[in-house]
Amino acid sequence: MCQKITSTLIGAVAACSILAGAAQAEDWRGWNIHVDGYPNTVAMDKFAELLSEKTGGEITLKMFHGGTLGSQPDAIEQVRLGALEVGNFNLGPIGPIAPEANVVSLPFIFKDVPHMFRVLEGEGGQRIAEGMAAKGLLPLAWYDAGARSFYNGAKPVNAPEDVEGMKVRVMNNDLYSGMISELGGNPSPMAFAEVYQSLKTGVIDGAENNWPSYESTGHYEVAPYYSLSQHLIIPECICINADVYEGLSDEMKAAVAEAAQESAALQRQLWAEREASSREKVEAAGVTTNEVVDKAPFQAAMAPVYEGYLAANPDLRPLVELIQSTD
Ligand code: BDP
Repeated sequence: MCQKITSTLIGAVAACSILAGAAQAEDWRGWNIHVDGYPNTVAMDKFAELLSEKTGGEITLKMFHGGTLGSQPDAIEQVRLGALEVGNFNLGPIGPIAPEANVVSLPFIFKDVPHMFRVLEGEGGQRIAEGMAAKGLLPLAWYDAGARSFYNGAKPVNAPEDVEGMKVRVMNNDLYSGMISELGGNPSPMAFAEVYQSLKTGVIDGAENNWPSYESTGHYEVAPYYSLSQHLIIPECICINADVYEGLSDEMKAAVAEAAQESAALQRQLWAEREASSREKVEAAGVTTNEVVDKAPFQAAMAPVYEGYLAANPDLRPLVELIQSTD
């Protein structure tokens, strides 16, 4: 009932929240882009299960996997507006909405995944979360999405010159388009669901993603050169509509937060396993992988991307510096 109100009338979210405070049952709907068996899919289902358990059935969540409720940018809007309550989002497509969250999309800003989690657990994470919440999207917990690397159908990428003239798909975010342009390639922002066909038909030459997504989408079949550039390490969230969360009683808030934390702990464990098994699977299928031994020229080429971000968001320079100075 609550859900019907929110899906038709944005202004009714507050009314919904008040009802929730009065312990009315809430039926939430959640978005996820990934297929069955993917770590995020399993962990979001666990989140749904834990929510019912910990709230004594007062909150139930029906998950819609495989992007069936729309593309990621659309789903982000739907959660912000309250048409959906929850989503597992990558911070990449959130960046254009919340400049604080966009800091994670600066190429090479994190040294590695543990560094990213140290930042997220500290003041940097707090700042990013506040920036997102101010735009209606509250992160309840952080998921691991590893590091993203380039892949294409023609040759290994070892140096920026290898990207020259290549048409590379990116997620919707100007920072990624800038990143490809600075390497001499042609960026092609595109929905995740369209990438396989576009690689197959030659609409694009390459794309970039982590091991599990490279494998689960079948992209490896049509772009069998995977080069470990690890240029982006982007966290993901379980995100909730901020008004829906704020309208909950303290007890319910705690239950929701706890369910999200437990889901994230499971996701990170499954992620580590899947990174290894995805790599094994694609290599067994004949994919050529290469280490990018010298990342310095890639990093140096990113200076204009950083400058552009800081020029547009001068107040976020301390956040960039905080991340860079975090051990
Ligand atoms: C995957 C992310 C997913 C993105 C996808 C993409 O988990 O949220 O939609 O990459 O490249 O790694 O669009």
